[in-house]
Amino acid sequence: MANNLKFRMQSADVIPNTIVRYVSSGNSVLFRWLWVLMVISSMFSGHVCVADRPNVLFLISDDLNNSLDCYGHPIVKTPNIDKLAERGVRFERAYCQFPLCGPSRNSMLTGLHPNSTGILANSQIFRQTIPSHHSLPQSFRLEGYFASRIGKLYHYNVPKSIGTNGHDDPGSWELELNPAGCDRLEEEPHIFSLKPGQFGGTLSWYASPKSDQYHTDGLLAADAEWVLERCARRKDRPFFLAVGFYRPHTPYVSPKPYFNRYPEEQMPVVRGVKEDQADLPSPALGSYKKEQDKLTDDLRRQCVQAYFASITFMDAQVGRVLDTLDRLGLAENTIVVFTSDHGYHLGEHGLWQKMSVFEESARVPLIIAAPKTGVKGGVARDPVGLIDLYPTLAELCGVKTPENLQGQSLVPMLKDPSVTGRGWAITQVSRRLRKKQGNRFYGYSLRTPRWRYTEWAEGERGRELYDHDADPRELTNLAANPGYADTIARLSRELRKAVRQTFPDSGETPQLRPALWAPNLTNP
Ligand SMILES: [Ca+2]
Ligand SMILES: [Ca+2]
Repeated sequence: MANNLKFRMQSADVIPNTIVRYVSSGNSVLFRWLWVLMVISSMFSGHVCVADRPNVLFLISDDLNNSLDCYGHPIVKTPNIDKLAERGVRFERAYCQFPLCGPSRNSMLTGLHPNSTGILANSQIFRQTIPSHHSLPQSFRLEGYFASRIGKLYHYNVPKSIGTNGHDDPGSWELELNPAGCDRLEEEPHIFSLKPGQFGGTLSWYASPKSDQYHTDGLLAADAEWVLERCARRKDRPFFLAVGFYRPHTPYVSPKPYFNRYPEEQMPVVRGVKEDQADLPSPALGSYKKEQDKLTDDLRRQCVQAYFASITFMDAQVGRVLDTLDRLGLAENTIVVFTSDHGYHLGEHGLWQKMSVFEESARVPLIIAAPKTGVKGGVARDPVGLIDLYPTLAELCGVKTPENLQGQSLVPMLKDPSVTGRGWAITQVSRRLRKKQGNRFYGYSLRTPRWRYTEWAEGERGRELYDHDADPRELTNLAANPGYADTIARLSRELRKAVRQTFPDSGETPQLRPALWAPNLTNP
C-alpha cells in the first residue's frame, strides 16, 4: 500500500496536483490561462464548513448484470448487496449510457453523455477532450471532501492494468490505491480461456485454491477498511470513497468454494437462439466474437458457473466494506451507492459479454441508500441512467456542480420511489462498418417503462421494438409489424429528441486530442 500512497488530507490541499501538471505540460497558452483562472476562482469560491455533510461510499462492480438475488434472480446469492437494498432504494430500470467500460465510466463520472464527453472507446480519459470539466469526485474535492479511489473507477485494462492507475484521472482523487492479488500476479497461467493466453476481452475462468484475502477484490475490501478507519478519525472532514471491484469481469477468477455453490450441471443454457435471431437486423448481433464459435453446452455451463461464482465472491467483499462502515459508526451519515458500469450477456440472443443494447447488456443494478431520506427497501420503477448519479449525489451533499450536467437528480425518487422522473433512459453503442477504427455508425436505444425501441444508423441499418409488458426477454422484434406503426413513429420522435439531448449545446462531439493528457499510467 505504501508504494503509491499519496495521502493528502490537509484541507489547504484541495486543489489537485494534477492542475500543476496540466499547467506545466506544454498545452496551449490559452488553455493554460483558463486553467489558472479556474483554479484561482475555485480557491475563493466559498470554502464553507463541510463537517456536517454526509459521506459518500461509491461501490461499483465491473461487467455486472442484474443477476442478483434482490433483482429476483432465481439462482445467484448476493446477501450483502440485498441487505444494502433493504436500507435504501433499488432502481428496477437503471441503464448505462454505453455498454463498454471506458465510455460508460467517463459518462457516469462527468455527468455527460458519451456524445458530450467525446469518449466513445476504451483507453481514453475525458481530460483528452473536455479537460476543464469537473468530474464528480473532483466537485466534491473542490468543496473540501477527501476523495479517494480504490481499484477501478475510470477505464482500466482488466486484468493487465490491475495494480496500476489504469486510464485514471488523478485530478479526481487525493488518494489512489491499486492492489493486485493472486488472480493477477500468480494464477494467469492456470486460467482457461477461449483464446489461450488472453483473458480480458474473452471468456475465461478459473476456480482458485486461494481464499478471498489473496484476491484483488479481497485486497480492495481490506484497503477500503484501512481508509475508512482513518476517515472515521476525521469527523471534521467528510469523505467520498470510491471502491471499484474487478469481478465479475473476465477472467472470472474467484475462490473455489464460490464455484461449489453453483453446480455446473444446474447452470442454465439459453435455447432457441436461431429462431430468436431470425427477426434481428445484423448490427443487433454485432458484438458477437468469432472465438465464441468454440462454445459447447458444457463450456457454456462452466462459463455461467464461473460468472455467478465471481458475483457472490464480489458480494462478500462488498459485505466486508459495509460491515466496516457499521463497525466504525459511519453508516448513519454515509450515502452508499452500488452499481455496475454496464450489463452482460450469458448467451441470450446468442450473445456473450457486453456491447449490445439489449436489456441484458444495457441494464445495470443501481441501489442508493441515503440514510436521511427515510426510505428503506424502496423500489423505483421509472427508467433512470448512470448519468443521473452525479446530480443526485451532489444534491444530497449540497455540492456545487458544473452547469452543463445532462442527468436528472434522483433525490425525489429516493424520497418517494413512486415518483416518476424523466420517463426514459437512452443507451448508445458503436458498430464498425469494417474491421478498423473510423468507419463507425451508432445504434441508439430508448427504454421507457413499457418499450425498448432501437434504431441502427438512424434506422437505415435496422430497427427493433420490444414490448416489455408481453416480452421481457425481448424475443419478438415488432419493428416490422404494421400494427405497431403508430407506436414506432411516436418512439422514433422521442428517441431522436433524446439523442439531441446527448450532445453539448454546440451540437458537436468534442474531438479527442490524444496529446493533451496522455501519461502512461498503466505501466509502472
Ligand atoms: Ca466493464
Ligand atoms: Ca427475436
